[in-house]
Amino acid sequence: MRHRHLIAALTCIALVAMLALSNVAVAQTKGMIGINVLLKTDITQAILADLAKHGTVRDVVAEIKAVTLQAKASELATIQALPYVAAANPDAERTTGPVTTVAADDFSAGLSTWDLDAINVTDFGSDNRQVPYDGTGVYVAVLDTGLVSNWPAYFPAARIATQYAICFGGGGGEMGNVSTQPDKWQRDQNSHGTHVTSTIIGYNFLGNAINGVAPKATIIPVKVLNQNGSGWSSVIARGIMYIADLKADLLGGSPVVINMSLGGSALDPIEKAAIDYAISKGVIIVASAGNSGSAGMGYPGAYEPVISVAASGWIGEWTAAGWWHTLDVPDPTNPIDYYITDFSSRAKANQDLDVAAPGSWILGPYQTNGQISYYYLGGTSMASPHVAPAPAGRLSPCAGTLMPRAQASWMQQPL
Ligand SMILES: [Ca+2]
Ligand SMILES: [Ca+2]
Ligand SMILES: [Ca+2]
Repeated sequence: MRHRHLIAALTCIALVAMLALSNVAVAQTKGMIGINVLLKTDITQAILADLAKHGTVRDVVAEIKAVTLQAKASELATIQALPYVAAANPDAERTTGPVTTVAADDFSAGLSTWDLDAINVTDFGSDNRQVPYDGTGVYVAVLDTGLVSNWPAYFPAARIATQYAICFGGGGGEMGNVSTQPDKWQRDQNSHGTHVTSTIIGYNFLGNAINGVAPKATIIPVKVLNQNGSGWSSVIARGIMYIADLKADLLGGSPVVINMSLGGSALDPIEKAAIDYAISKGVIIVASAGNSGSAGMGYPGAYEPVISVAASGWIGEWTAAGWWHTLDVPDPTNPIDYYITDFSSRAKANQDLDVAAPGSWILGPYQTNGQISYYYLGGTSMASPHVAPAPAGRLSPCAGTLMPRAQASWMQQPL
């Protein structure tokens, strides 16, 4: 087994663990509560001794004249009435606020961004879809790092197939043992999978609906990459098989696509076998081409039956002041308006490169600290989800908009 690396060059994420302090509950504290006491005067030993008649002094914060007590609830009124007490009340629990969730079912009326305009699924402005295809009925399995735990703040709940979401872990790092961890898919500590998902179905940007390539598609998060954005071929193969079996059974009547914004330097035999199996069940597989420029493509992207995606960009990026990424961009009919990124892998002999799609300066949710945040990312990882939903519509909705193979000669240009 070889170690697979995410194609996008991303920063490492430090996991910040929040440890919650909890009160020690023991038998003898039955009927006892914590009482927060604010004094009128400075804290003295005499006052502490007097308070100790009513309970056990637990903490003293002299600067603000505060004392915490462990005492019987029935002592509260007495403590409040003490001449040196300004205020006292039971200690109160605090929690993080609830996640403000997306109210809409989809973002099909959302704002157009340059990359969606470039592939002609939307045009400048809001609620301006250019193709009838909106992903309705299509499942897109995103084999990636999962979704961040507060994903309902970014995505409509109706768009995430939580009943099918799953995580596979282990692999070569655990001597071949591959395990399933049902709820871990919503522990994306890397944010790569969250960003990839946002391109497909759109996202909530600080209260503004941003459109997606297929805003009514349904995402199946399949976490196969860890918090560093890497995973093992054996784990990825398991993820592919899981989706293939869903397609063969419960999702038999629906188009099912796998997006793999990941890759490595050679084709793994069981990953290849899993891809072949999935395709035999009717699953469409789309993968990033790789970020190795003239050094060639990554796998499984370069494997011929996989639809592989190179990364393009718009020459107008950053040239306008302010909010440039929602500007009106020209249709991709004139190559001078767009470029193939220098990092995007070119096809070498026996490698198969299919299309190019926007993969430079793609905005989306990207949070590594638990806070709502957004980043521009570049990589063929970002290009692949621009293409993934399209084949399920038999390419007709987006035909001609994705810079097809005929134009792939761009990609053979020397860097
Ligand atoms: Ca357009
Ligand atoms: Ca191909
Ligand atoms: Ca336009």
